[in-house]
Amino acid sequence: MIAFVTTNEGKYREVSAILADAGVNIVREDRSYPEIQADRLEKVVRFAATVLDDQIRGDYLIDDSGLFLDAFGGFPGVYSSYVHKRLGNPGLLKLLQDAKTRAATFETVFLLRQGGSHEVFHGECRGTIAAGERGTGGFGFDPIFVPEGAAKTFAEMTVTEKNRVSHRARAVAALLAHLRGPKQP
Ligand code: ITT
Repeated sequence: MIAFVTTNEGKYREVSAILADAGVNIVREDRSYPEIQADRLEKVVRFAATVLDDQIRGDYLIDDSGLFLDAFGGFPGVYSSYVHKRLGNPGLLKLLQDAKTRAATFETVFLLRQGGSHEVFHGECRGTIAAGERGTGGFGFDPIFVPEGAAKTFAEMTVTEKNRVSHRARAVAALLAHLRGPKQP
């Protein structure tokens, strides 16, 4: 059994839906961990793991995600949580008012601790920031993010629809490939 350590119920909903279909069971461990200031999500999860390794017995998974805006050289990126808390979606929309581009990338980095070793998995989703907030599903920046090729924001999608294209679903796919091991010839 893998413990998914997250304070974010929405993340758990998305990840557990895919893993349940694949026959992998996880439990949620609702606890926070220190998130250092770093330039990459991967550094954040690697540091967090050094702390969680002493706190959690058995296998665990953590997810650090961020929204990277092209117009601002990737900001808020690793600062997404802080920016979402302080400015919210309306604040971010205001910042983008006169921006040259509304293109953005969502990124997820997972760290799995299993059998004493750490494995990291990545997922990305390109898209654009909508003109205003739309939809009531999901969490965080979902009401303002429209993934490439879609007309709806993530918040207008069901979990199943978001899981077809999202950054997190891609990270789960990489995790699943690892859990299943190398393909038999
Ligand atoms: P943890 O306990 O797992 O750390 P968190 O909500 O603090 O939960 P992050 O630091 O990874 O998670 O998230 C940074 C910000 O990005 C935060 O405001 C999230 O709501 C938002 N976010 C992350 N993934 C998202 C997604 O798929 N859709 C919309 N917003 C997302």
